[in-house]
Amino acid sequence: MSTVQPDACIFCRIVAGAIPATVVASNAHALAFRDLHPQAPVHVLVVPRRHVASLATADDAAELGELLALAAEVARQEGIADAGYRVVTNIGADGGQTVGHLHLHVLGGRAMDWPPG
Ligand code: DGP
Repeated sequence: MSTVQPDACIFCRIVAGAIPATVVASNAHALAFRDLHPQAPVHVLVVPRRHVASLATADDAAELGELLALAAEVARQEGIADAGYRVVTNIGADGGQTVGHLHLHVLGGRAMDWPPG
């Protein structure tokens, strides 16, 4: 699943610059911006520039590597790398995914609970 969906997908529209977001980092394959409804003092989303529905349909290992690398870069930039942080991706209904464009949540700035709800 890699078709660009600039009109239908909210994260494609953010990547295209069609709707605003607070971008904190980027690379050739991915964009990182602050979550609209932060669940921690630091809550950044890392998304591929092209449309990929979720990890379940991701088909490009290099692109996935770029997403993870950018997540780690965001953590360093936000000053949470030493204390620790969480990177999570929700997949489908049971996973709690509400936006159908693959994204990594980078969460930090407080201690995380386990197991998640
Ligand atoms: P998930 O539930 O894993 O699909 O996470 C989707 C996240 O996306 C959720 O934490 C809220 C965030 N979000 C939804 N719409 C927008 C938006 O328009 N802008 C930004 N920055 N974040 C959004």
